[in-house]
Amino acid sequence: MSKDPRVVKEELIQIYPKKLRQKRSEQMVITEHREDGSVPEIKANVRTSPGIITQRGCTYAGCKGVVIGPSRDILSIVHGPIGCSFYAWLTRRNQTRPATLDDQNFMTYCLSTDMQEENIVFGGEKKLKEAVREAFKLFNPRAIAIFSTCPVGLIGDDVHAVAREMKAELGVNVFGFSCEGYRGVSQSAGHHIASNGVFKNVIGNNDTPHDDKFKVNMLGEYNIGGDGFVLEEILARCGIKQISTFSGNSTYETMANAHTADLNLVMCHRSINYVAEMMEKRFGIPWMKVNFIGADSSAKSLRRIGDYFEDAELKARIEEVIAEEMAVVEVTRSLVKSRCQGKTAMLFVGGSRAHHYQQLFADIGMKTIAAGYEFGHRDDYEGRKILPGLKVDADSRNIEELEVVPDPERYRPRRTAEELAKIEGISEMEFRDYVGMMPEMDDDVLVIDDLSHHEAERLLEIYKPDIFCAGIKEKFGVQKMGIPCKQLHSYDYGGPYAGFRGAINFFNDIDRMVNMKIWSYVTPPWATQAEKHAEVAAD
Ligand code: CFM
Repeated sequence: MSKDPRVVKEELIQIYPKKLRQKRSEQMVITEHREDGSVPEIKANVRTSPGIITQRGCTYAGCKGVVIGPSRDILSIVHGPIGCSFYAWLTRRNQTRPATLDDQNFMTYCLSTDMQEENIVFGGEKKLKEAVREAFKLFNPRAIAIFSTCPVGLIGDDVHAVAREMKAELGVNVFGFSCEGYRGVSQSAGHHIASNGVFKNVIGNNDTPHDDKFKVNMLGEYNIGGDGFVLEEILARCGIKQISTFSGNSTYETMANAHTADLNLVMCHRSINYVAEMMEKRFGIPWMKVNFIGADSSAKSLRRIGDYFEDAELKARIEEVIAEEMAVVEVTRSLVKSRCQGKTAMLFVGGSRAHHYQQLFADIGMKTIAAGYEFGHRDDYEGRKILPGLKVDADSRNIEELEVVPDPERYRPRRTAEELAKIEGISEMEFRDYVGMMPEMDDDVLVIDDLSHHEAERLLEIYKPDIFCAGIKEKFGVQKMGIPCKQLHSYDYGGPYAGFRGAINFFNDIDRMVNMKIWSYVTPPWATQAEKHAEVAAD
């Protein structure tokens, strides 16, 4: 069958009923760089069609699991049935490293109100209060976060009222999140809700000053597989003080202190751009997008930080670190590149990695032949330039947009508009911007939002990529087809992959996977067993 992306696109959707076919058609585009600098428009961040078998997760997962979960000393209590807690219990591979053995670390715990039918009928607030009191007595935390699961919203328990009451009673910071699973079309809504929550309840609570010269926050770095540790180490070697990370290897106090930094670095734009924007409005801290996935991208990101601080000594140190690291990376890169050059990859994951990891593959000469996010928005595909023209639908309007004004005492613009413009000129970048996935891709590549199970299978059959990147739900189906699947969420329990040392790990892992003969010996069960087919009756 033809591998022309236009033909493949038609093939992928022809099985669907008419209405769904139309919708999916708008969620699949073929990359092209147009003369006016634009890229094709993609439909994204809309409801998943029932039955297509999505890769997505829920709003609660995005709030509790993704954004707040990696912070080790905020005690997380899940208000809901036990299943919601169980499936968020250390299932994301974020790591943490308390400074001393006595430091609080609640990451290994799983706290739930264990809602029962009786609570659904008569309300669960009383039970929630008891749970907060009990947890406080047991753990004596600095802060307690309460997360709402679907039934909480359905029966109308007011977690915010409970949080206020408990805060007054216990004298520690208690705050709630209305992050019911159904609240948005994916986990992306949960990111926004979590961002609003930390902004309202945490950031700004700790005014401890630091006299370091170069102070940054790392936003949207969740320390999966130890990525955050690698970045902390690189920044420290360059002499850059990391005030806080949102939220890998973070603590409540570091997050509360974030407003004392002079620059916000945004790794994962999708999950945390809200915090960056709000911090600039309230405190005057500019933000820039960075990408520490890939050796070249890491070097570029470090140089941009140097350009921002406009300090010769810092820049020299950054160059030293880059030179040292690159020398080591080069050894593995050239070796692996000689074996991987020209091989192909597909990436369908999350809301930023499907973009960032294309860079790592490019480092070893591998080509991305199809990609997409699970829950990215149009700006993650097309760049933030499209934001002013973006139509906000009812599902997005459902999520609170905080009105943020400058802090009367603490607003201090770190750079004037002219200064920022000057730095942009030097660094070939823009503040408050993310160029998105598609502008950095080759032309004529299929980009698919919220990939379905059927589409994934057909893509693999048609293109037979050398590697498919996705998550645990896809992994074994893909591998039974004789194609290795790299999990880009959990890193298949390996990593770190960020920064220079991380890149080396990735190159070695990919080398092993794409050059292993075993895949050609796989006979999938459906090749030897009878298959059942069903017709769609909806048309
Ligand atoms: Fe950002 Fe993430 Fe991602 Fe994400 Fe995620 Fe993740 Fe991801 Mo899994 S915050 S959007 S909600 S980079 S958990 S660390 S790997 S889907 S691409």
